[in-house]
Amino acid sequence: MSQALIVIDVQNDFCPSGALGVPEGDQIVQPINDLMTDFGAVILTQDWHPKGHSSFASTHADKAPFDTLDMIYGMQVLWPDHCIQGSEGAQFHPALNTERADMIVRKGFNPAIDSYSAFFENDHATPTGLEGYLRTRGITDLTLVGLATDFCVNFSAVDAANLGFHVRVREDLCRAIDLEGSLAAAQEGMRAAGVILE
Ligand code: VGL
Ligand code: ZN
Repeated sequence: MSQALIVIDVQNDFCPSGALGVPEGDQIVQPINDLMTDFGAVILTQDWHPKGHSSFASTHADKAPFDTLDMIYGMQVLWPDHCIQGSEGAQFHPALNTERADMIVRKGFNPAIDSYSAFFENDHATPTGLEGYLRTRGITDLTLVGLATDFCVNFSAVDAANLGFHVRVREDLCRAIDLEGSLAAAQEGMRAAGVILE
């Protein structure tokens, strides 16, 4: 058994003063740094969108943030512009220990498809390459922490479990956006996929 810590999207735009601020998002940073010392492998993900990304409400006429849009790959929540490639908001929280990262996975760079999951874009078909990276390193067990519990952590955890990894989510080291019950739905979906919530 070989374990990795996967730190999802601990970036300025998901922290309270950011463009898509998650309440208390900054409070998990130091405990995540502390947890890194327990793992032989640490992987960070970074939401990384081009300007005018299809997941931004501003890209679509007559749409406001948090509206939904039926895309070819399914329902997409439309977000405020966030994590634009190279911007301050896309940088990791300044207190996050990025030196411990073996690998940084960027996602959401395809203008036409969002990517909540660290493993597949939202079409559930286009891989990011993380699965191959983990398997070729012999990693079987994953602990996920980060932002946001109900979107990128949730999609990453469910995909990882479906790929056959043993997955646990440290809920105390995650924070949620919680749009219309999305946190409860995410918890149910993760449990149903065999993810251990602790
Ligand atoms: C995320 C919404 C849009 C996340 C990323 O990291 O959970 N949520 N992009
Ligand atoms: Zn995003």
